[in-house]
Amino acid sequence: MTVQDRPQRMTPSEALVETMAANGVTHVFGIVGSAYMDALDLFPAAGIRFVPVAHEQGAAHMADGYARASGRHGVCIAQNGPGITNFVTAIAAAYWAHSPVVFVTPETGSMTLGLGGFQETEQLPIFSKITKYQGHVNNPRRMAEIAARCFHHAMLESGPAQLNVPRDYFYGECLSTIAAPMRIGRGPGDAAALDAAARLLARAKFPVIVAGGGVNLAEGRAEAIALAELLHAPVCNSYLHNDSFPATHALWCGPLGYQGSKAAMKLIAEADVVLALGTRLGPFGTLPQHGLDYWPTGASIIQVDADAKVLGLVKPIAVGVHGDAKAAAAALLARLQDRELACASNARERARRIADEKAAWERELGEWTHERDPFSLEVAAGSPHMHPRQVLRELEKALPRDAMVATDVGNICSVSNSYLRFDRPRSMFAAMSFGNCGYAFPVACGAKFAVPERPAIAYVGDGAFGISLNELLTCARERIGVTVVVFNNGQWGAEKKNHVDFYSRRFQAVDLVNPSWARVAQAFGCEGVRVESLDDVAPALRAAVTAQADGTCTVLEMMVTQELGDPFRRDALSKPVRYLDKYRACS
Ligand SMILES: Cc1ncc(C[n+]2csc(CCOP(=O)(O)OP(=O)(O)O)c2C)c(N)n1
Ligand SMILES: [Mg+2]
Repeated sequence: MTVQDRPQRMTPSEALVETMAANGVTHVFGIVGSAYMDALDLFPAAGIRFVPVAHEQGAAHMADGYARASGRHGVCIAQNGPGITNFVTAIAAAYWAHSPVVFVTPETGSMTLGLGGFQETEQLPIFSKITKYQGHVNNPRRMAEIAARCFHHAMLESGPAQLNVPRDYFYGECLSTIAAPMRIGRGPGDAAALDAAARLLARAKFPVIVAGGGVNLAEGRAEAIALAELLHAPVCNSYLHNDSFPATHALWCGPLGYQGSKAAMKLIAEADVVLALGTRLGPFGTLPQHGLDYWPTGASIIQVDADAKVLGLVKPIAVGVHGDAKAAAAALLARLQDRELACASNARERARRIADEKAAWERELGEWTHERDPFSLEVAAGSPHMHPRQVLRELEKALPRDAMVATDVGNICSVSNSYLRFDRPRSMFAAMSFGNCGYAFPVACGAKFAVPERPAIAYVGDGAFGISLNELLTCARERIGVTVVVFNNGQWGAEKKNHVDFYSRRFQAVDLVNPSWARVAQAFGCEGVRVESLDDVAPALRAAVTAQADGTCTVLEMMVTQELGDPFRRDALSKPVRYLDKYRACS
């Protein structure tokens, strides 16, 4: 770290790069561009590796994956105009994944701004709703100050911060101090609210904890475990945060929500008090599933979150605690430690319930080798390919214990939610609420840069792979050892499911004509393996993971049937209604 306490003469480019170094930045993702070449020139001397990617969306996703895996800033940069607009989807995804991404956006030069010159667009409004902070360098002499604020706010509010710089403002001279990174503790929250929460928990007969992404962000695993053990409370992961509580723990029940754990859903349905720890209780995360409308509407909900605006936003709550998940859990522990707890009286009974529900769900998953709806039975009957669920089970068994898995948006990736269990925090990087196809592969690349010693694996549908496969170029060139599991079912399956369920199988634009994805990978300079039989799934995954050590990216092309799991948006579609004669057949 090169923090200085006295102002020094430097250029704005030097101020930016020094601020990056002071914040521990070692990797910056992007595509080279004239706009910021003066800063780029300094990266090697500052100990920063510039990772050139194939598409700027990939750069911002990699920054997101880097941040999610490491807890440090992920950083990306691009050319003004089109390079920056290519960031948009990935920054929106990072926003909803709560990732501290700092993205540097050089913009058109200050002397031609507004004249409609080359590569010009207003770069602040585009990102205004998907950032926690937007810093605009309105004077080159303020580069160090504003850049530092971006790094600070990204961490303070766990989300993307934009540093917008007129491209001529990289040049010049300033007298700057490079600030040390600021870290403001959030604290446990209001004492009265914590007292009220402790009172509710002490009286609870069937308390259940929902561990959200905030537990990971706050590094609060030990406190969450201690609290769960004190209360003998089952712990559900919030939707797509399967890594928020260790799956090997007896009190772990699995994820809520789409393709989640029936055990978790059945247990939370009985709760009289729910402690939602570090979760916004997003609307998708508690949707009915497996025919279970499990959210306990009669229970008292205690919600803890570092973002005050999400408290009580989606679900009515009895107590809201505006605090850090770790600190709040510790504060609750301190309040409950020596107290008489109503839940102690039936602890053994509940422990048995938890074990029984988990065993029943495991059994059911074990027997659930394929989908059983008429469409799935029909398409699987004549297919030589593997059942997706069986592939997911085999992958689960072969996953290394310390694996990091990024998952995409699609039918099979969604079903994988049932089969992904983790012991370590910062292990699951699903495309969160933004839900963009094409998320997982570049995110896994970013995670690998952040924690090279851990295996990095992406689960991707064949359609979504078409959106993101260009980063195979980056993998080959930069020797990124990641494993990409591509589920080749020859269709945009998740959307086809809607055609099946709601549009009488009037299929349109859902069938894919794929090349051999394994051969495509080879053509890019990566490894590619086509997997056609169940027995080959685990060995192929193990070999690919072993090859990560020497920087080999492997695409495992899983040949699977076209059967389709439960639909995603049962809540948002309805049977078609047509009034015009012309369209009568479309109903
Ligand atoms: C960028 C983007 N475009 C479109 C969609 C809509 N969408 C959601 S799931 C899906 C199908 C995914 O297909 P595939 O990746 O092949 O996975 P599968 O469902 O077949 O398992 C599509 C097109 C989206 N979520 N994101
Ligand atoms: Mg598909």
